[in-house]
This record gives sequence, C-alpha cells and structure tokens, in this order.
Amino acid sequence: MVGGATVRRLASEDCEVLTTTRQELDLHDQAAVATWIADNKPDVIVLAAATVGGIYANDSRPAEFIGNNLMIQTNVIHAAYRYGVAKLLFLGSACIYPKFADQPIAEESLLTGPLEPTNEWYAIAKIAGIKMCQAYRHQYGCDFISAQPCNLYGIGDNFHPEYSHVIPGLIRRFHEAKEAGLPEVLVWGTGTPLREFLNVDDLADAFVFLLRNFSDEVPINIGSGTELTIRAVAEKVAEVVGYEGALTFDASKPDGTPRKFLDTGRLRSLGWTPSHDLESGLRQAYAWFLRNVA
Ligand code: GFB
Repeated sequence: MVGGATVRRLASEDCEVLTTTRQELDLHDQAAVATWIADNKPDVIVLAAATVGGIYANDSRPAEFIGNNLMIQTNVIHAAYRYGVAKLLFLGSACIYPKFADQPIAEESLLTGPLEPTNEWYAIAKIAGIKMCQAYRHQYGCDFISAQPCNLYGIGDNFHPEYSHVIPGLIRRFHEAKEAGLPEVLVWGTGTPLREFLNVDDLADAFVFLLRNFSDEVPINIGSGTELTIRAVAEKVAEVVGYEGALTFDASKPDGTPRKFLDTGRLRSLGWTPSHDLESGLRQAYAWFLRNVA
C-alpha cells in the first residue's frame, strides 16, 4: 500500500523510480539486497517494505513481526550505507511510543515508558530501525531519516478479514454483511479507543516533502490531526458501505492502546499539511475494494 502510493506520487516528480517485486528480490536475503543496491545505484531509498498488520496480526504472529522486520530493515539500511545511497527514509509507526504516552505524542516521548503489549514486537523492530538510522547518521554521516505515521488506510490496503487494520477490516466485514443481508456485525473491542487515520496518498506526499526538506535524527511524526473513537469510525465505514444493520462491540477482543494521537507540530511547522479528509478517503478506499478485492 505505502510503496504503491509512493510510486504514484513520484510519477509527478522529475526522477526515475526504481522498483522491484518480492519474486525478484527477497529483502530478507542480505546478499541479494546488497547486490541489488550495488547494481541499481539508487540515489534515494524509501524503506516502506515490512511485515505489517493490524492488532490481531501483531499479537498472533510476533516472530514474523519482529524477525522479518529486523532482517529487512537491517539489510537495506546497511547496504544503503555501504553503497553510498545519498538519502534514506525509514518508515516507522506510531506504535513505537509508550502505551500511556502524554497526548498528543511528541517525538521526544520515544523510549520513555512501556510499549503496548499487542504490538511490542513490531514496535521493537521499528525502534531498532530508527536507532540504526540515527547511529549511521552519527558515525558515518549518512542522511538517513525516519518518519512515524498514524494508522493508515487507502488504495492498495490489505483487506484480510483477520490480519488487516481496522478500516479495511470493517470495510470488508460490512460489505459482506450487506451482501448477505446479515442483521448484525461484530466490531472488535469496546469501541472506545481513539485513533488518528491518514490516507496513504497523504503519507506519500509527506515523504516527498521530507526527502526535500528534512535532514535530522528526530523520528518525525506524520498524522492527519484528527482522531475519533473506533465506534465513530465503524459508524462512518458502515455508512460509506451502505450497511444498515446493527454494530455490536465484542469486548473479548483487545482494544490495544487507548489513545494514539500524534503531535505533528514539527512537520506542520516545516510547512506540510495533509489534503485528504476521512469521509472522501473512505469512499475512495471502498471503491478500490469493490474493484480489486470484492
Ligand atoms: O487498526 P488496528 O488493528 O490497529 O486496531 P492499532 C485499531 C482498533 O480498532 C483496536 C479495533 O482497538 C481494535 O480492537 N477494531 C475493531 C478492529 N474492529 C476491528 C477489526 O475488524 N479489525 C481490526 N484490525 N481492528 C496497530 C498496530 O495498532 O497500529 C500496528 O498493531 C501498527 O503495529 C498500526 O502500528 C498503526 O491502532 O490498535
């Protein structure tokens, strides 16, 4: 999803975009990554490749979330240093911050408290990636930066019924319930957690902005600036999908972090703001789902 959005956004920039597929290059393979970077000589790398998923995927597949991500990012960051890549942007996540961080969450709260247990494996890997970028900047002078997005959604999302994030998960569940005429849909958790959502096309736009305007070790936050409860987002998704049955909250499923609202003052003060609103973004995501998944 993020890679696709980045390629779409870069189409309007004066640059040659180098891409490769999973079949052509296994990012878990250190030697293959080194050879690809040495052969293709990119000037800039956007490192968005990762094992990613929602709360259940993180909680039930901890080895993949820590192991795959440590391998992928270590291979790419080290090879970028070795072959003189001029700039690298490493994509982190809002889940790197402590579970009970002060809100809105400033970049400075990194490593000031315990993590949310459902995604600590992924968070530890992402924190290691941020620290690698900082270490390579300190010791070798590499211009490696990292960015921390809130919960993402949009074109190219993963709509897996269990492993996806909340928006694609609910788009699918409401769509299937509408088609089957079901009177009720289960929404995980209590519905009370607060989340901030960003359209992936805004994220890609922020990447281009950061590549041009940002060179610092601070793991800069990227968010939309608006948060809502899971109940409110579920109601919006149901409306967009046209599902008219009841929403029932299944409190036996985990809520995760109670609130994750990023302080995006640093990025805004540099001059970047998002341009998509949630309502139209949900319609765009549902349209994409209907064309490509349903
Ligand atoms: O999007 P989500 O999986 O990620 O869940 P997190 C957000 C909230 O939505 C949780 C609730 O409180 C879920 O219990 N929820 C309700 C659902 N229904 C559903 C559903 O059908 N599917 C899903 N997935 N959730 C992730 C991390 O945490 O945030 C990742 O696990 C990543 O590591 C990402 O960092 C940004 O916001 O809780």
